[in-house]
Amino acid sequence: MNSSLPGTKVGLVQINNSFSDQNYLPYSVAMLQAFAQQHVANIDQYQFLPSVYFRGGVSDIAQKLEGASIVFFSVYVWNFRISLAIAKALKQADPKTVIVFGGPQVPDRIEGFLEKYNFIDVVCHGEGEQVFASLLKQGTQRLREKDFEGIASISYLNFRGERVTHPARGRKTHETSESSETGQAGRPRQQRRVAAHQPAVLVHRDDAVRRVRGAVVEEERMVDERNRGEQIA
Ligand code: B12
Repeated sequence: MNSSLPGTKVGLVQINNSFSDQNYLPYSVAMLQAFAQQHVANIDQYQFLPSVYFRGGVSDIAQKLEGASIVFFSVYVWNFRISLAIAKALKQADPKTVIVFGGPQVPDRIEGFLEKYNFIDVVCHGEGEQVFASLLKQGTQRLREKDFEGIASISYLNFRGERVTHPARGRKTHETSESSETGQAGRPRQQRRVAAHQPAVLVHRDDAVRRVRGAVVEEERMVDERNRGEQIA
């Protein structure tokens, strides 16, 4: 059962750099949100706050995320320190806020990381779509209780302060891979591209691009057509 209350606020943070008044948009968290919107039942129970991507003051950003029950950070070498500072501020303001880190700056060798940054509840290793969706499905109450059962590719400290890592699910072959949700998870990226005639992932990526650029009606019409089974070259 998803124990999230209706309207549970979700924060997405991917601080990017700006050059000449232009900004990289938060592509990775948009991918995660787009995936969840297609694959998490009752996603309407969640209210996604506008993604935070502009490098501002820590307290200003924390204020924008006020009331979020769970906040996901996408961390890279260029935003790691500010992400830590925001996460710490949020946890101090409300210890019930669930803090999740993912992205290339999450170390594969996690020894000492969660102990040092103990305001982070859980980290995701590698690709995040399934993890993100699974965490939302779990519901914030169970996440607060550190119940991460069945979620692969994560690490966290349990209530006894012991580090727990759930390994990635084994890669499956093209023939055997049928995820319960898309039939795509578990395939190496390259294989997914080879299997490009299956619309699920392509539509998901299109969705993310639309999200960061602003929705376009014509584009939505095309996606609907694709969903009806049209082949994509
Ligand atoms: C395109 C690209 C660029 C482009 C655009 C960058 C941009 N800001 O958008 C350009 C060429 C400009 C660029 C520049 C740089 N880049 Co670059 N770039 C890439 C590349 C090839 C793809 C990035 C991408 O969009 N991937 C697609 C997204 C969807 O994947 P993703 O970000 O990894 O996210 C997935 C997972 O990580 C995870 N995830 C991510 N966030 C979260 C959050 C949560 C909560 C969860 C659960 C999961 C999760 O789920 C996502 C979906 O599966 C990667 C290498 C690679 N193959 O990934 C390097 C990479 C991101 N770049 C890197 C670096 C170092 C740089 C530069 C600093 C290089 C330099 N010295 O100038 C600059 C910095 C630019 C800047 N500050 O914005 C490193 C970052 C390393 C790190 N630890 O942070 C990478 C990983 C390359 C590498 N292996 O070293 N880059």
